[in-house]
Amino acid sequence: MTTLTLIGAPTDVGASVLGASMGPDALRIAGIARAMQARGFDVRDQGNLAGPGNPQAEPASGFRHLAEVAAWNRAVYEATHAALQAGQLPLLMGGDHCLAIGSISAVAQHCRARGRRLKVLWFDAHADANTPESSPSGNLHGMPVACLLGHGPAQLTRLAGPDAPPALQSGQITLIGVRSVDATEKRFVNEHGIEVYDMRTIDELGMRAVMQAALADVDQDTHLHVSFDMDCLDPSVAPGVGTGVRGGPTYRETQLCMEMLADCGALGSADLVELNPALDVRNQTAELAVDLLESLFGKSTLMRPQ
Ligand code: NNH
Ligand code: MN
Ligand code: MN
Ligand code: MN
Repeated sequence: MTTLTLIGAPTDVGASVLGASMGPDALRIAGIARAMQARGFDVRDQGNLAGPGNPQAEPASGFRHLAEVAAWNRAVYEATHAALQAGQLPLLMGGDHCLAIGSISAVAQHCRARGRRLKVLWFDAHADANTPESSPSGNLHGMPVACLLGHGPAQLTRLAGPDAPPALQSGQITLIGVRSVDATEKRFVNEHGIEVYDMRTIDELGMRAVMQAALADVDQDTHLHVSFDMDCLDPSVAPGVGTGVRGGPTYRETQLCMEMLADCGALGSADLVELNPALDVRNQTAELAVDLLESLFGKSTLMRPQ
């Protein structure tokens, strides 16, 4: 039986909208542990990591709260790495999306040591590929993709050690659901040749074809990491997020993504981030997140031949 480790990271230091810090408890209240037990996992909720509070400061030299973001990411890195080393499947409960720097750096280091291929699917309304030079806000939750590709402050690009290479090469990450990209961020995405299935592509090709293309290079020997920003979904179905953008995937389109990910059988770790209970209505976005995670971990309506 696989052990699924829940790692809570209750912080919003990477954002300017407050409230994602309450995400882990909202997921617990929505029944994440019981739902994952019902999927056949031995579930261990590690509780919440500790870290600095939110200073609610203005950006300094291009970053808001760099020291605090680095401290939280070090904690996430250590917890994620320890879970992977113990043969467990870590599920990071954010918190804002800056925390994926820590989780994915740990997954990359783990895969590197074992010679395993790593592929990251990044579900998001945003590209999260700003650098301090290009960021309009200084918010580090808008920069994790760039940091993971080696563009950012050393405190965040070298979590695996002073000589560690960037966590990812641009061919290892695919962005899905994108519809809000800053002008200079667009240049970074294009120059690095990052694979992006934006909403227009999803409209034109349909979610099934997009997911087939995104998973084309994923096989049984690949470690697949899913980094899921709740603002990927249309805000009409997921209102509990800090920076919602209209025109996102529907409930059913997102379920199809999760079901296809479950079928591919390569999932090794995941992040569920940017859930903001302060902006939610009766915890519905947390309940939706648990519902999607059930599908990601193999709940399907009918028995299906493999
Ligand atoms: N692109 C904007 C920025 O860098 C918004 C990022 N906000 C997010 N990203 N929620 O997922 O500030
Ligand atoms: Mn994001
Ligand atoms: Mn986002
Ligand atoms: Mn580069």
